[in-house]
Amino acid sequence: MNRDSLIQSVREQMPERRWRHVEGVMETAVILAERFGGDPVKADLASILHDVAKYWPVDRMEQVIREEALPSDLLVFDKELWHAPVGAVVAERQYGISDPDVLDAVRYHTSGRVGMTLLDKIVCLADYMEPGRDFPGVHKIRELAEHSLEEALIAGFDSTISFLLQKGKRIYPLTVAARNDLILLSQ
Ligand code: DGI
Ligand code: FE
Ligand code: FE
Ligand code: FE
Repeated sequence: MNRDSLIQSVREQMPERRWRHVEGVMETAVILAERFGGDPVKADLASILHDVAKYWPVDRMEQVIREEALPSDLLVFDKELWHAPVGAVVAERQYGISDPDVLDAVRYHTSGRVGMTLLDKIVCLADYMEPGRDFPGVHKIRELAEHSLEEALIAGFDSTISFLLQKGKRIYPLTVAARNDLILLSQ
């Protein structure tokens, strides 16, 4: 499938406002790839696909998690986490994407993981700081991203973790591990 058809197909699966977010992530991820020596073509492709499963019904996502033997611990954490690994399955099965870098960047764009690749970091950070995002701390994240992918991403995870703490929600351990790992690596 060529890029235009992929874009059209992904766009049809979400409301227009979410598609504008995806365009913001595409644009930001390419800028970050150029800034930090990543692959802009892979950054673009992973960004197009990153939220492809965002509007799937919860029971369909749950079915994919069970059938594809995705980490079953996901099921006892916030459902907001599910669209990322489910999106990677969709990218592979429905769109024939086979590049493991791209699939992993989609899979881990929400939770993060230990040992994030350059592309994982670019897509996850672009998702936090694309121009349409507006949350407390986003300006600081954009500022940090001028010089450090890792510092900006740590600030991103900090803001998610603070948000979850404030709401009294559970925190997926992989997010805590991802943050710890980035701090260790950037010291
Ligand atoms: O899909 P997006 O809205 O573009 O962004 P995302 O894929 O980063 O999803 C973020 C949402 O997931 C955010 O509202 C917080 C929620 N969430 C719930 N539990 C966790 C979590 N995010 C992370 N990173 N870790 C969690 O434990
Ligand atoms: Fe997402
Ligand atoms: Fe994210
Ligand atoms: Fe997103």
